[in-house]
Amino acid sequence: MRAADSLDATFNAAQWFVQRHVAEGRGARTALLTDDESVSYAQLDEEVRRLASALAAAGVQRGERVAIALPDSHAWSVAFWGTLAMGAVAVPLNTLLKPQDYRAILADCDARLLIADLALVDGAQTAPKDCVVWDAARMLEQTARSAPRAGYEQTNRDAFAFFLYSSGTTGEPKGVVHLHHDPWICARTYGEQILGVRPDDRAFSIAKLFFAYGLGNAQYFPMDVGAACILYAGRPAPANVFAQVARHRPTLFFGVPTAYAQMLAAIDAGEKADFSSVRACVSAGEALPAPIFERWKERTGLEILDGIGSTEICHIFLTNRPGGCRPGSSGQPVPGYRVRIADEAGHDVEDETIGDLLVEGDSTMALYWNKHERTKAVLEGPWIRTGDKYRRDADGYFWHAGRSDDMLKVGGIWVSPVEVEAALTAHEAVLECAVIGCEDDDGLVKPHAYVVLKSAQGAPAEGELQRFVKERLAPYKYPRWVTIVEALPKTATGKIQRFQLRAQAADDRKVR
Ligand code: 3UK
Repeated sequence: MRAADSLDATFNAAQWFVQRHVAEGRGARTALLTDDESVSYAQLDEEVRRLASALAAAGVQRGERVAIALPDSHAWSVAFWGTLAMGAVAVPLNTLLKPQDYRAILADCDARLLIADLALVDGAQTAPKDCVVWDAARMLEQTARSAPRAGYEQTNRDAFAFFLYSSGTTGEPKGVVHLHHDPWICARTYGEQILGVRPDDRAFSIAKLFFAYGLGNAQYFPMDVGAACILYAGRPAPANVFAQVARHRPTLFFGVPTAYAQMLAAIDAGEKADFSSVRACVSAGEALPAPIFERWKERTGLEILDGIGSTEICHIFLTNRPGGCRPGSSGQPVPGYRVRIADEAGHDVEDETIGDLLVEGDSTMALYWNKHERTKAVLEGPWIRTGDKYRRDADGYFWHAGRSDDMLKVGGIWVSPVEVEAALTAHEAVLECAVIGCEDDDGLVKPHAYVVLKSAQGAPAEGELQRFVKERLAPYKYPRWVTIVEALPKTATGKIQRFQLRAQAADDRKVR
C-alpha cells in the first residue's frame, strides 16, 4: 500500500489525526485522558493551533526541528501535533537519557527549540547555543497567550514530520526521519486491519510516547478514529500500571515482554489486577517468550499479540492475530507489508531456513539524518534490512532467530554492548571487558559483563561496577551480572570473540 495512491499531494498528519475530527463533527469526543483531566478533540485542536502560532512567533520556521523532552502528558501531545501543524519537525526525546546523550541529539538534529521538563533535561546544559529552551510551564503560558493559527500548514504528504532517535551499534544516536504520510500508513495497516481500532476504544501504552511503538499505540492509532489516548507520566511499575488500568479501563493495552513478566510476578505475589476492560493486549520491542504468553492467558484470560516493529518502519509489520497466535513466534505479515528472508547472496531462503529479514512498506523511514552511509547500508529501493535473523515455518509464521549485529534489546529498549564496555573500561580497576546478552529466568535478555581487572588487589566492591555504569549511562543499560575473569577469548588479531563468551556463559545460564 502506497500513500501516493490514496493521499493528495498536500497532507498534514496533525490535520488528519487532530483537526479532521473537529471538521467532521467529532470535536466533543475525548482525545486524551490523564490523571487530572479529559481533553476533547476540539480543545486539543485549538491548543495545537495556538502552539503553532507560538512556535512561529518564537522564530521556528517550517522544516526546522522542535525537540520535545516531556513525560507522557497533555503537554506532550500539544507539543508534538502543534509542531507538525505549523510544518516544523518534531523530535521526541527519550526522558531517561544522560546530559551527554541529549547534547549529542540536540546538536545532531540542530534543534531550533527545545520544550523540556527541566527536572528531566537541563536545557541550559544540553541545548546548542542558538536553541531556544522552553520548560513545560513556559510552553503552556505561550500557548495560552497566542491566538490560534487559522489552519494547518499545507505540507506535502512526503514532507519531514518527525525524527525518532534510535541507538547505533556503538551507542551513537541515529535520527530516523519519518514523513507526514508514515503514521497514516501504519493506521491503515496495523491499526485498522490488525487492531481494528474503534471510536469507543481507550488505548493505554506502557511504552512511552517517545518510542515509535508508544507513539502509534497511544497517539496516532486511537487518534485515527477519534478514540481516547490514556496518558500516564509516571513509571510503569506494575502497581502504577494496575492503578491506571483500574481507573481508565483501557480497551487496548500495549506492553513489552519485561513489563508483562513484572506484572505476572506482581499478580503472583497477590497484587490485584483487573484487565476485564481490555479487548486486546499487544507486545513488541523484543520477542515474547511463550511461557509469558501462557501465564498471562491463565491469569487474565487474554492473549498477548506479539508483533515486531522497528523505529525505521515506524510500527509493527509482522504480527500474531487475535485467535491465531503461535506463542513464541512473531506471527505473519501485516497486510500492506511484504516480508522476505534472504541468504547472504540476497536470494529468498526455503521455509525453516534462517536468513536476513527484509521488509517493504510505505511507512519506512526516508533516511537516517546526517548518516548517508548508514542509510545506504539498510535501504534497498523500497526494501529495508531490519538487522534481524528470521525463519519462516511451513504455515507462514515467522520466528525470530537473533540479530545480525551485537545489539541487545533490554526491556524492549536498545542497549549497545560497545557503549556499556566503554563505560566499564573507564573504571580505574578495569583492564578490559566484554558485554553480551544473557537470558534471565523469564527468558528475557539482559546485559552480562565479563571483566578483566588490572590487578587482583584492586578488585572493586560488590555492585561497584554496576553503580559506576548507572551513573554514566542511562540506567537501563547497566550490566545485571558481572563476572570477573582472568582473560577474554580473542582472535589472533586481538578481537574479542563474543561468540566464545556466549558459549562459555551458556554453561551456567541460558544465553542468546
Ligand atoms: C526487535 C523484536 C522480536 C527487532 C518497535 C513496535 O521495537 C521497536 O523498534 P526499535 O527500533 O527496535 C526494532 C528491533 O527490535 N524487536 C522488536 N519487536 C520484536 N524482536 N520480536 C518482537 N516482537 O530486533 C527489531 O529489529 O526499538 C516495536 C512498534 C514500533 C517499534 N519501533
